[in-house]
Parts: sequence; structure tokens; C-alpha cells
Amino acid sequence: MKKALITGITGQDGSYLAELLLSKGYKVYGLKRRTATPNFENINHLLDKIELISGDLLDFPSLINAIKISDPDEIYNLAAQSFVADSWVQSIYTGQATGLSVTNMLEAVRLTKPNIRFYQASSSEMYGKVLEIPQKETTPFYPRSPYAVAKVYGHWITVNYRESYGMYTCSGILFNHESPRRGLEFVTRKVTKAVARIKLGLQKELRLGNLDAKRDWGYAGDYVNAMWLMLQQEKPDDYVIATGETHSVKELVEIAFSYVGLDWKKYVVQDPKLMRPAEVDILLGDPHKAKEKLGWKTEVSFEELIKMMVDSDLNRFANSN
Ligand code: NDP
Ligand code: GDR
Repeated sequence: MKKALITGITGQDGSYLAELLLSKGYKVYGLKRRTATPNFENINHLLDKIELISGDLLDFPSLINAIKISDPDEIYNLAAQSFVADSWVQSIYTGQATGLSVTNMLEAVRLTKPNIRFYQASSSEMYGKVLEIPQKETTPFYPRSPYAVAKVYGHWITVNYRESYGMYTCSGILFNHESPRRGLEFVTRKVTKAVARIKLGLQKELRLGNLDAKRDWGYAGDYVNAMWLMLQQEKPDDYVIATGETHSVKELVEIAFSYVGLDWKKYVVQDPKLMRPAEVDILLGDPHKAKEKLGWKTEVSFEELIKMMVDSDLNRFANSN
């Protein structure tokens, strides 16, 4: 039986990846940091099937301990301060938790069991300012937020450990991916939650920032499969994971509101306080390499994704009344 350790298991991707690995017969361990109140919403249904190990990315001994307990064949390093907007107000912490901590993980692997296969959650945010469209593995990075700068560090240190020590380390450059388990502050979930609550008479307006930003949005359930595929190859490598389509925040809003029969213009208010100090105007990924070498593909379209999220939030907020 293969064993995997997932950091960030309570997050969106961690929960889908845990489900995928369990379905493939893995023994799954999750690194779980201490919180004052429980945050198991995404993994409640998995708690009797996985083993949680207490630890924090910034606490090196706890990472060594987690590797010793789980003795994994594969590590998926998904934990991070992942909300771009907050990275301007928590810039030092984001640098530590999203960037430098990757070296903590890699050193823990190198010093305990260097043949562990290691996946690093890199991000399309690293492309930042548009230098090339669509963005592919060879497109230069131009990060536009403290989060993105930290991810560039995490990306290159992952490549560096592969080149310096011959370790099996892969970096997945994933474009935005969403689901009903997406954190409430990210724009897709903020919109689908508001649409559901407005439809149910629980909310009157939706305040948003930049409606013109464009993103390549896919479904998280499809994207965790790419992570697993990367660690099953003969040789480690880096891959762009994206749909190859881009849509604006405005299109997202239009689709979500019209799905429940509402006119978005009556409810959406643009709030300058929600504009970012530096914006990433357009992301559009080229997933050719992943399709050809990994045989990876997306199953859920943009519209299907938004409808899935609206349905889920309608259900959730109708029942929370
Ligand atoms: P989430 O924000 O949903 O999850 C982040 C996870 O990291 C949570 O489990 C969180 O724990 C954990 N975490 C945060 N800080 C620490 C820490 N110091 N020590 C231990 N655990 C910590 O992110 P996603 O699931 O959406 O994304 C997974 C990864 O992929 C992240 O690294 C993200 O930056 C990256 N990524 C995401 C994309 C996306 O579109 N979703 C696209 C590209 C990259 P807790 O629950 O306690 O907060
Ligand atoms: P992003 O996702 O920054 O791309 O990072 P987010 O959903 O936060 O923003 C997407 C775009 O929407 C615009 N926007 C708003 N965003 C939020 N959150 N709230 C608003 O009210 C709002 N109004 C407009 C933003 O300006 C932006 O252009 C996500 C995270 O998951 C990262 O961890 C990951 O690396 C990248 O995706 C790829």
C-alpha cells in the first residue's frame, strides 16, 4: 500500500486530493496545524479514513516528526497562505508560510528520506504581468503580489532541490481552480454564495473589486488528478495545469446571477476598497504539455462549474435558515 502525506489537507485541494488517493488505495496522512476552533468542514467525511498529524510548515521539527510517523512515498505540499489580497497586509507571514516554508519541507525530506516524491503547489499568479499569452512552462515570471513573489521562491527552490540533489521534486503551475469547497473570500465562491443568499432573500447586494480581471478557471476535482499524475512519471518535471479558456469576473457574475433568474446589474456594487494595489489582468494557460505527457484533461466546463457552486450554496443556505 502506497503512503502519502498531504500538507494543507483542510483546504479545498487537500480534501479532493485525499479523496482521490483513498480511491486509489493509498494510506493518507494529513499535516494539520492547531486552530482554536475546528476547521474540518472539507474533510469531516474523511476523518475516519485518514490520519492527521499535528504540525506547521514553519515548525521544522514538526515536519520531521510528520515524515517519521507517516513514512510516505509521496508528499503533496499544498499548505500556504493562499489568499492573494491578504498577502499585502500579511507580507512577511506570507513570505514565510508560502515561500520559505517550502525549503523547510524539502530539507525535512532530504534529511530523512530523500527518495520521497515531492509535489509543490506552484501558481499561475507567478506569471503576473502579461509577458506572453497563453502562459506556458517557458513563460517568464513577473509576480505582482507578495503571495506571487513567495510562490516564485517556492517554485525555484523545488527545481533547485531536483537539480542539486537529484531528488524527485515536481512543481505544478496550476491556474485558478474552484469548487463548492472553495474558501469564501475567493471571487468565485464570494459570487456564488451571494447569488444563493440574494435568491433566498438573505442578502441585498454584492460588493466586488475589479470586474475586468480575467482568469482561466477550472474545477478543483480535475486539478488534483494532475498532481497525482505528476508524481507517477519516470522523471520529475514541471507542468502548467489549466483549461486553455479565460473569462472575466463580469462573465462569472453574469452566468451566476442569470442561472437563478436575476439581473446582476441590480445587485453588484463596485467597491474601490476591493481593488488590489497591483492587479494580474489576464491569465490564460496552455496545458498542452500536461495533456500530452500526463494524459490529463478537464472534465468540467466553466459554466458547469459555476452552476455546481451556485447549486451547492443554494442548498447550504436554504438549510442553514
Ligand atoms: P486553501 O487556502 O483552501 O488551503 C490552504 C491550506 O494550507 C489549509 O489547509 C491551511 O490550513 C493550510 N495552511 C496554511 N498555513 C499553514 C501553515 N503555516 N502550516 C500548516 N498548514 C497551513 O488553498 P487551496 O486548497 O485552494 O490551494 C492549495 C495550494 O495550491 C496552496 O498552496 C495555494 O497557494 C496553491 N494554489 C491554489 C490554486 C487555486 O486556484 N486554488 C491555484 C494555484 C496554486 P487551515 O485550514 O488551518 O487554514
Ligand atoms: P486569485 O483569486 O487572486 O486569482 O488567486 P481570487 O478569486 O481572490 O481573485 C480573482 C480575481 O477576481 C478579482 N476580484 C475579486 N477577488 C476577490 N477575492 N474578491 C472580490 O471581491 C473581487 N472582485 C474582483 C481579483 O482582483 C482577481 O483579479 C487564486 C488563489 O487560489 C491563489 O492561491 C492561486 O495561486 C491563484 O488563484 C491561481
